[in-house]
Amino acid sequence: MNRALAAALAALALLLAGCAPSPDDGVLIEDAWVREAPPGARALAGYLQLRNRSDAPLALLFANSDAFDRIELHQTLHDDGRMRMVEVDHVPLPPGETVVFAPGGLHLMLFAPRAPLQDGDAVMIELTFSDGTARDLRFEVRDVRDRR
Ligand SMILES: [Cu+2]
Repeated sequence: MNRALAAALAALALLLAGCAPSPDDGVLIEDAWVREAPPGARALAGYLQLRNRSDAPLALLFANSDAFDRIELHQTLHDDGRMRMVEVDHVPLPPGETVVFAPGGLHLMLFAPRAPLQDGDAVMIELTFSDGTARDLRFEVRDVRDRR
């Protein structure tokens, strides 16, 4: 295929993609869950996987939910055998890569749950991305103590 034609087809594909936006076009979200915490816990942690299926860098900017007072994006750091958490301004999502939020690493810090959350419950959390899209996502609450 000649180069001009290839470029024209690529441009057409972009145009068509723009005409028929699908919520799944940019970021594929998988395995969203919240770790069950003891009753009265002031904060819980949420985990998920974000796969950027586009050709452009994206980022996760914010998370919001009616089920919590406030949500921050956190990274766990390991310094001299100690673990501590820092808030990050955003989470970069390089094109074609999967970013994993998991215990001991990136997580959504979910402050002050408005109701007790137990294994099997679900909460909705809205994620806002750098391309201006927002996705309302169901997180399943899991008790992981049983699964070790
Ligand atoms: Cu945290």
